[in-house]
Amino acid sequence: MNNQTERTLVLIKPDAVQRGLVGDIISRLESRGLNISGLKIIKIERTIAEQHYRVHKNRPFFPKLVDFITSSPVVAIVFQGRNAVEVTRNTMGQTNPSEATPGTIRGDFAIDIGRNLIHGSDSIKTAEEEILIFFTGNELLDYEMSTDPWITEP
Ligand code: D4T
Repeated sequence: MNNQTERTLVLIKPDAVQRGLVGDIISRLESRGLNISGLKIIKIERTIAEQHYRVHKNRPFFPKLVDFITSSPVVAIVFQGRNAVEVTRNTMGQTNPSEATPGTIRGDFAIDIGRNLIHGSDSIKTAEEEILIFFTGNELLDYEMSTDPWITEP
């Protein structure tokens, strides 16, 4: 990884998996030029979900959020690339899908904040912490793509 490359954690949430949107969501992030560094399908345990969403633990929606994210499998992905955190967040769209711009994942496929399809880390620091919750070092690959020079100016 060069010093302009970032990693970010994406969770394709239970609603997206159940609705068969995994391929569409991965494709949108891949098409922007992000590379997959790690990927797995998992059922999140309650303690892990509570850790992942700990900043929200005093919010009224916290119990339902933990119920939802643990209700069915999610696809956990580490995407890597230039400005990966910001690029992923703006490809996802606003947290509340009702306010998300058409053309974003949430703006095209969702209408309810409690069913907003995807999680993406909100900063480089958060990404580092979140990746450690879901992946071990040897599950993440750092590799070149032959298309890289056609995606980012070296
Ligand atoms: P995540 O963390 O899922 O990528 O979402 P965001 O980063 O876009 O938004 P967030 O942390 O503010 O919210 C986390 C998660 O909680 C759900 N939520 C949020 C909810 O069900 N009701 C609410 O009122 C809020 C604010 C949606 C995303």
